[in-house]
Parts: sequence; structure tokens; C-alpha cells
Amino acid sequence: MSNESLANLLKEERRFEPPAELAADANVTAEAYEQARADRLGFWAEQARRLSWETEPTETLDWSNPPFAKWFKDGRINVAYNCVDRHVEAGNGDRVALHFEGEPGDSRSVTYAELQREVSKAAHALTELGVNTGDRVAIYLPMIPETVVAMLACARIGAPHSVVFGGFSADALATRIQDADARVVITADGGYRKGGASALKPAVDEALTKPGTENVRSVLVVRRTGQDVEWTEGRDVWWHELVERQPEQHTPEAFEAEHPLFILYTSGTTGKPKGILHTTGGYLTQTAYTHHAVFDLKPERDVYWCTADVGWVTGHSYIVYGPLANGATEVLYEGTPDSPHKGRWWEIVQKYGVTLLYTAPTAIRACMKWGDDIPAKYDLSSLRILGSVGEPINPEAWMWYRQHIGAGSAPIVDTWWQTETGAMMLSPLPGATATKPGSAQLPLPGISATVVDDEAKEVPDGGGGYLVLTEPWPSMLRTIWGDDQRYLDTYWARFEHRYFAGDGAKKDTDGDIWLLGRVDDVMLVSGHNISTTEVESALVSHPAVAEAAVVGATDPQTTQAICAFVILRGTAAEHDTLVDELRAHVSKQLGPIAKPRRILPVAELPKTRSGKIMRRLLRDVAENRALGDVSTLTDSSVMDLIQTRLPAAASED
Ligand code: 6R9
Repeated sequence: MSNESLANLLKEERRFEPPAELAADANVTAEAYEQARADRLGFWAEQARRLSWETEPTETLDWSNPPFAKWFKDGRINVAYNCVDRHVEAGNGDRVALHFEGEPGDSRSVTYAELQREVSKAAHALTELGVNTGDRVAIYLPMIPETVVAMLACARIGAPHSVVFGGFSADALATRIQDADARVVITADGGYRKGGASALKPAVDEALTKPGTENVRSVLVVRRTGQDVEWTEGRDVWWHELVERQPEQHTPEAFEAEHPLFILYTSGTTGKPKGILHTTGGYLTQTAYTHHAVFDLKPERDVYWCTADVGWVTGHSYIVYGPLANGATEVLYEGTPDSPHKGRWWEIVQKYGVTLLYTAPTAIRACMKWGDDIPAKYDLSSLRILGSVGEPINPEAWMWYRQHIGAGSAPIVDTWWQTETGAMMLSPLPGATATKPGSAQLPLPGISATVVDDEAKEVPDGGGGYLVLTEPWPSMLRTIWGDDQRYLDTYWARFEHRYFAGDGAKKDTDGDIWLLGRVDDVMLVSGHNISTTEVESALVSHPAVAEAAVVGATDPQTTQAICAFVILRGTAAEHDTLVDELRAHVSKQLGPIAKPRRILPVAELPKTRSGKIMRRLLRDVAENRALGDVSTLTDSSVMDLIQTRLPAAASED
């Protein structure tokens, strides 16, 4: 599609009606909104019945001590039983749960019956290592089936897990082990990424030399790459030795609905990591329901693939708990999208006939940069719904995703949520909502959200402000691990009785919600609030730009000055007038006030594991400060590259 026709499409504020076939057979229709509006708690009580409870809850929500919620508190349930055993008992033991695809090309399919045996053995193994109900287990693994097995085994015995992304350093791992006071670490010799074996065990060895990690009794090690590992006798145990010799049957014990399920540290893009605590019954209810509703999952027919890493909340909720609770067949891919070639993802879609794909805007923009001809080489006709998560998706990327991956017809569900919310909160429903490129649109049934101004007043259609959640929801965080006060201060202090998400948002004239990025990222330029997302989106709408990151740098005249870092498309060359051209382009799209003061073409942008741009670091660069904490960056050499380019390439008025 030419850029001009794209611009026209977007100008019309075009909506895309759901495909008739999908709408006719949708799991969830517009009626669900009515039902939930009429009786919100009754609606969630009904969704909880999607699960198999040992003791059915009689009370839906206890909100007597806000914001400390108790959902389904008198119910008792086992999460692993719900994600595995019950599907086997229902006669679906031969259904594939996981199609594992290793980066080097090895593959393995695990049925629900096999998964049940593996999880049972691993549960016995953890018990043999002395893990009791309530003990924390740290998981530091690549994207392999054992990771899913390990998480489910913890859930089965009521030992909360803390998954730490395999790309994190020994220091980041140590901090998380200390904070959760973990007793066991599950890791691997290494995993395959970017075409090679990358070690994990040395980081565990190093982390366990740090103070505060003494309570770790055992390190359970999966052999994945076969690389050499240091061995601490009496502490280290091979997975294949310990787990393999355990019995294949294990009786799951039911736990209270509010029993802790996991802690997941969110570094966010700013500040010290927070241990977000999720519990059992409410979390599983909402992840299962939203996965069923937003992906319209038909477990007998669909092949679902979420490309997230399991170290991110998306991997927890939409690789492990939601899809498996629903009996899905899904792909689990170990590696990066460009190993060994840039068509790898599309090759996998073709190989397994993936029907539902869930990925992040950053990945979509990378694919755009690599070129349309790459996905065009593969048969992607199986795809019927495309999901997006992690950041606002700019309309250009949205359209590209629809055209080049979704054959111009697959609905895109742009799902807004957070580690803290546990499950999706805002999203179109693929069979009921006419979708709009770039907007997460509306709260899901049973969810209450709105946009308010500084005074906590709801903004009218067309207005902008802050996204807030106005009623408790089942999969909400229960607290920050060990720090109730920080939980109150971070989320519940800014607006009374409302959860403050930390995201800027606006409502369009139809009342649809558009996310504008973290409020810390909103810039103040000569008295105007300007969203980094909008300037980035304007930059990316220029044919030369693949990706952009915008920050406000302190400026004596204008409070903040807009600084942009751009990655050029594969086909675009950097030339003398490009920067001026881009500045003029933004000015034309958004007005002269939004014209960036400086634009710096760079090769890479600093990102977290979930692909979010760390603007805090770019602000440090733009303000010539020493860099803050870089431990959650996927690749810290990126910052050196950017800094060396700074003085020469900047354009000043
Ligand atoms: C699931 C996840 C949460 C933050 C959130 C927001 C951004 C996520 C988004 C989105 C716009 C979407 N975010 N999804 N912004 N549209 N569809 O990403 O969790 O890593 O905790 O990040 O991500 O800023 O506040 P987490």
C-alpha cells in the first residue's frame, strides 16, 4: 500500500467490521457487555465456573479492606489441575498442549497427557528438594517445555514462583532471589538465542555468592545446550536425574483462592523493581476468560502462539495459565525472530498452521523494517486473529500487521494491560467490535476503566488525561511483595478509590480509548502537554522511519525540548536533509509545537525484555547525564553506540 493511501485510510478514522464468519460463531458477543454491566460480580462469578473448583466459592468479592481485594475467598482450587489434569480427564489427553520449536530447529510436541506426567514428576521432585507450600522458587530458564512444567509444578504444590527473565544479569537475578527469599532455583545450562548457545548457569552461580541468597538450598538444572557447567556438590541437581525418576502420578491439593501463585518483578521503565503478587482463583478466572473472549479460542481447532518470553507477564498469563486453563494447543518458540533468518516466525506459522498470533508492536515494526517480501514468502492463510500487547501500536504498524500478516482481513486485538492487572483489561472483542487502527478502544466485559483529568474528573469524549480503573477486578495484583505501603502509594494514592495505571490516555469523539504511553513520558513544551507516543507515531508515518523514541530533555526556555531517536528503514539512507525533512513532517502532522528540537538517527534503541523503550536512559543521553540503572536492558552496548553518535548528528535550531 502506498503511503498516501494509508494516510487516507487513517484520516477517514476507518473502522474494520469483524469478519462475518467470525462474528457468527464468536465465543463472546456484545451481549456480554450488557450482562456484565447489569451485574458485574454475577458476571465474574459465572466466569469462575469455567474452572474446576474443589470447593465452589460462595462469595465473589470481599472489598471490605480496599485496596486489598479477596476474590472467591472461600473457594478452593488447584491451578495445575485446571491447566492440565482436567483436560486429560475430559478425554483430551492426546491433544497437543505445546508444539515446542527450539531455535536450532529441534522440535517436540507435548500432549496434555504427557504434560500431566511431566508436571506430576516435577512436583514430586520439588517436594523431595524440601519445597513446602508457600516456599518461593526462582525460575531462570530459556523458553523450553521444562519452563512451563516447572511453573505448573510450583503451582501444583502451592509454592509461588518467581520467574526471572533469562536475559537478566546475575545481579538482577540475585536481587530478585533476595527479595522473594527463594529456597530453590530452577535453571538450565543455557539456551539458544541469536544463533548460539548462551549460558545461564554461571549467572546463577554468581548470584548465589551474594549476601541474602543463603536460603537457596538447591539448584535444579535442566540440560538444554550441553555446555560445560560448574557444579556445587550437595546444592546442584540435574533435572534429568531427579525429575525423571519420580512417580508419574501426583495428587493435586486444592488451595484457597487467595493462595499466592506467583511474584513477578516489574522493572517498568523507571525505578527499583517491584515484586507484583498474584494469587490463585481470581487470576486464573480472568486469564482464562480473557483468552477465551479476546482470542475466540476454539480449543479443538485453533493453534495459538504468543511470542512473548515467559519472563514477562504476557508469558505467564498468555502462554502458561490462560491458554492451558482453556485446553489450547500452542506453539512455544525458544529463539529470536531473525534466527537463523528473518522469516523464522512466518516459517513457524506455516509449519504449525497457527491461527491466533499474539505479539508486540516492537516486533511488528522490526518486521516492517525487514521488508514486506519476507512474510510474503510464507503461507499465512491460517491466521484468523492477531493480537498486540506491550506498547501503543502506531496506526502504520497496525495496518501493516493487518495487510501483510493478516491478509487484509484478520481482526487485530490491541490489548492493554499490565503486570499489575494480571490479565487483559482493554481490548476489542474480535467478533463484536469494529476495530480502529491504534486504539485499544474499550474495557472488556466486567472491567471498569475511564480517563480522568488532574482533578480526578472523568474527561468528556475528545478529552485527554490519565487512565484509571474504577472497580476491582479478579486478576488484580494483591500487593507488592513485602511492601503494602508501596502498593498503596504507587497505585491508589494519586486518585481516591481508583487504581492509577500510570498511563496517559485520551478518548476520541466516539468515546474509544487511545493509550498515550507512561505519564512519566509525557513532555511539557512551552506549556503544552505532548505525548511521546504521538510524536513517535508521527515520525514512523514517514516512509524513511522504522522506529522512533521520543523524550523531553530539560530546556531553560521551553521547560522541555523534544528529542527524537530514530531507526531508519532498511531501504532509507541517511542524507543531509533527512533530519529537516522529518522535523517538518512532524510539524505538519501534529503542529509546530510538536516539532522535535533534535533528531538523531541511531542503529538500535534501548529496550527492556518486553520490547519497551527505556526512555529514562535516552533522557540521560539527551541531558548529557551519566546513565542510570541499565540492568534490565536486553543489550547494554546499545547505549554506548547511541552516546558516541550524539554530538555530531544532533540538529539544533
Ligand atoms: C502486558 C504488559 C505495562 C505497560 C502499560 C502500558 C504498556 C501494554 C499496551 C500498552 C498501549 C497496549 N502497554 N499494553 N500501551 N497499548 N496495548 O505489557 O505488562 O510489562 O507490566 O507493561 O505497558 O504503558 O502500563 P507490563
